[in-house]
Amino acid sequence: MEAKLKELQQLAQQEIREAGASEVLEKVRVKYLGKKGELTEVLRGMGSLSAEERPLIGKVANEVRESIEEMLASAKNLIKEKELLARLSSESLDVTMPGKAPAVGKRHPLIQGMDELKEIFIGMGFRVAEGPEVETVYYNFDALNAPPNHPSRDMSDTFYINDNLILRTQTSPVQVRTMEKLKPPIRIISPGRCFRNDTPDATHSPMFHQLEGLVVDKGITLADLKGTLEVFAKHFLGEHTKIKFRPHNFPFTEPSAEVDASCFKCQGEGCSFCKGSGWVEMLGAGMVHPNVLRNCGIDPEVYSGFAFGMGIDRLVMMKYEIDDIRLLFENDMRFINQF
Ligand code: 2NL
Repeated sequence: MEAKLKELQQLAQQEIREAGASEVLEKVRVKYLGKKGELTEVLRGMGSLSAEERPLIGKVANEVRESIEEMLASAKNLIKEKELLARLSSESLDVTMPGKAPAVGKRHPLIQGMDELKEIFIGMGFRVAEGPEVETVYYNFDALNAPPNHPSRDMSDTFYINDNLILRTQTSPVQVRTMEKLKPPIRIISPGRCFRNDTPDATHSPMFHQLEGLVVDKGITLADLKGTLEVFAKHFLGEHTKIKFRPHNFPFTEPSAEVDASCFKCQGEGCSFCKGSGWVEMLGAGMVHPNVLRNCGIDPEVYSGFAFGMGIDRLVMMKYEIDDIRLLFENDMRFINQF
């Protein structure tokens, strides 16, 4: 029996030496020391031993068990250490590795342009007014002195929701609503989205952006309009910019003008950008028509005003040399990230 115990010790020692992982070691422990383990099995046979043999064999059996336990414990420590080292090297953190750059958005060139325009007018004392994009025919056309047969009212030019509701074709209705609500002095700009039933091409989009301005007070003259637009042009296009008025016709202003700015590329010399003329078209403007003032409850005998309107898309395209308006609405990040 003693030989049998020594043999068990040998076998256990070998298996413990060969065990490379904690789970294997645990299996070895159960195999030799567990309830149904081999050592337990041998000890169960001690009942058949004589009274002299029993303490002797018992002592050997204890020594074998203790030695196996010791071997298991030290093997366990070794394996633990080895496993920890393996984990540390496999999970190591390389702090010199380049990080993942978070995808940060960028303001759309149109919004940048709109904010710049707003800042210029806010600096001159204008307030920003907003209103609905779905408007009534009254606010978009009637109140603005558009004759009943004006071509812009046509279904082919304006998006109708029903006989009475449309998508606004300009931001003037915002100004009308403001004049109805406030007493002069009024000094507002209305930037925002507008809609026209146009087939898209390089210069047309059914959705576009406008910024209109309106000043109403006692004694407002064309000189105030010219001065205001000159300050604006110098801020937006450069301090050497000149402006010139060309007679035009709008139903809501009288007199009306289209306003050109000296070309900011060639300072008026004439270049390919301004097609040799030295001028670029900037906006439309005029003195508010007395009928419009009257429609809004303002007495044109007491008050006068000027108004202007510009295409934000067109001005942004001019400034950033974008040759197709559709690029502004495709939301291709390769395009947007250039500005
Ligand atoms: C253009 C021309 C213009 C106005 C807009 C306006 C508004 C009221 C009364 C009178 Cl409430 N006028 N707005 C005046 C002149 C021109 O826009 O070419 N826009 C892109």
